[in-house]
Amino acid sequence: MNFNIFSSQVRQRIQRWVICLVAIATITLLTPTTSAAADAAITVYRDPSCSCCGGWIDHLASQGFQASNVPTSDMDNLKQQYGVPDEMTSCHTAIIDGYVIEGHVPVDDIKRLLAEQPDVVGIAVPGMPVGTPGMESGDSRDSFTVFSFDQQGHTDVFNQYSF
Ligand SMILES: [Cu+2]
Repeated sequence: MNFNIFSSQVRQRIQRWVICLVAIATITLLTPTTSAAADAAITVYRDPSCSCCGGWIDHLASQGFQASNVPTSDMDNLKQQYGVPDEMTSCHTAIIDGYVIEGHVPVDDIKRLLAEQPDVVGIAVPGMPVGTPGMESGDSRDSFTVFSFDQQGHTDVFNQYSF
């Protein structure tokens, strides 16, 4: 009699173990392997007449970003609103995860920004350097710098590309 009670307890314990293992295996299998950055939604504001902005949006989409394209005629005001310093401005202005992305910033720098979460307003590639994503022109490539900028308008070098 006692033996029977004991064995049913053991059986219950084994059953609990198996359920637990199955749950762990299921969670492991269902967890996506893609990074958070690749799933992130990015809103891109651009002037309706800007074509290179579309090239940059294609670059984002090809890297798995969910880019929404928002044509806006008043880009100057929008940049001011989002705290983009005058000397950092380019064509489009994008927002991802609370950060401002100004201009033709490569996806790798956006991913680094999201991973490191520095205390900045955003990052920018000022102007429109030839060879940046969306600004391709044959084999020509300008060297360019990705800057970060903070709430006070201070800028810092975030990354540099030399060609
Ligand atoms: Cu552009």
